Amino acid sequence: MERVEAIRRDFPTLARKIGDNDLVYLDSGATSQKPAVVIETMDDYYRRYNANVHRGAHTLSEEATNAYENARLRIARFINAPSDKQIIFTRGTTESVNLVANAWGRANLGPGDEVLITEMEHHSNIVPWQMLRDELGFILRYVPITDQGRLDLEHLPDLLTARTKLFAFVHVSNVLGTINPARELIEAAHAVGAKVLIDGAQSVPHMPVDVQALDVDFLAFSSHKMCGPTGVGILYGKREILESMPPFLGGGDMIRDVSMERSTWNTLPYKFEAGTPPIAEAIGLGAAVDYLNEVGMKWVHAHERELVAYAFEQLSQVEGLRILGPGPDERGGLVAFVMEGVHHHDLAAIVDQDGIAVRAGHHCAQPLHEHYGISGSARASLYLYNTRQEIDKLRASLEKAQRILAF
Ligand code: C6P
Repeated sequence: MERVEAIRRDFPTLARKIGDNDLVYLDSGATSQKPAVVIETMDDYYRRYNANVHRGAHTLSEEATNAYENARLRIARFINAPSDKQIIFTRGTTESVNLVANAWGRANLGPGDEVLITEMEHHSNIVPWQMLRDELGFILRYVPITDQGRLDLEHLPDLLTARTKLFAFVHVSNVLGTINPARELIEAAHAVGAKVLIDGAQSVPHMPVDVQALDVDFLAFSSHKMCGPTGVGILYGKREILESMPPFLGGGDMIRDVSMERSTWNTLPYKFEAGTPPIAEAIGLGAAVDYLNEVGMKWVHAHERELVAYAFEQLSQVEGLRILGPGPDERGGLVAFVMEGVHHHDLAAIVDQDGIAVRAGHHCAQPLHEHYGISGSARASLYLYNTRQEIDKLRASLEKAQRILAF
């Protein structure tokens, strides 16, 4: 508990009041709060050594380049990537998936091929594949989910076949909280010769993720959900696959030589980093990774597991409230729910009056909500700085909403 109190002091936003109430921030699944060290690291870059990277021979550019590349190295270590050359800075998970779709997908997919995703994907791992399918003519298949919010793996042998070229799935669902059995799914995909892309947007910030232990081909995640700034994210890829892929975007820095007729490509990772990258943001993400390492990812995961079990127990007692997804033993640190007779937006607005931030809507996972026959849900998502007292406040506020709004 003392540890959490110390952690909370690292996050300036958590000291805020909403009206007369202390802020209870339960929306880290949308974006996490930032520790002062991340804000100060970015401030320091802009105040002391703001310059472009990989371009100038002057001191500031050298310092900026060193800080930018050093961040890449620490991010590589964070997910146990064999080399920092396999860490590509993108704008976030969404762009990382689009990179794989457009660079790897265009070179490797065509009629007769299949891409397998799941019914619990975020739109960022559905829409790029639908767009590409409409152009290239491959088949897009979905692993269904059970009513308990797990992947229905009984269907896997029929869905994952020699025709499957890619299996792209979410590691932790941003609505159900389900932690998918990544290692098992990767093994099954590799057994039929398919590559695997993991959407790690809701896993990398919350638990140790080791790309070598998983043997995953691609991993996408976002800085802003893991104590870092917005505007930057990561695509990790196996070296030989990244080497074999054509570039995604064309422009400065991603080339070796350009003539009026043609161009040749830079080495990894620069081949995939066209134009001026998000320099301050990448450096900020490096500071976020240092911060999380200092706290310890095992501790973060254990803290959230304990807290989500408590949230599950408390919220289950609220009249008319139904939690989506599996039990607390199988989920990451978030709980989405619906309340009988109360619209999720009204629910979020009522708890906001008590200073509690939860998200309401379809959470960019419409097919998943369709499965349950609902248009949306409210979601409380937890992180390293949340406490049991905050969950108690949420329960009390939801009970109030139930009394006021339910009919
Ligand atoms: N989910 C949420 O409130 P970006 O926006 O590119 O940083 O991340 C997209 C994304 C991809 N996959 C999963 C599983 C996600 O949860 C998200 C972002 C936020 O749930 C915003 S919709």
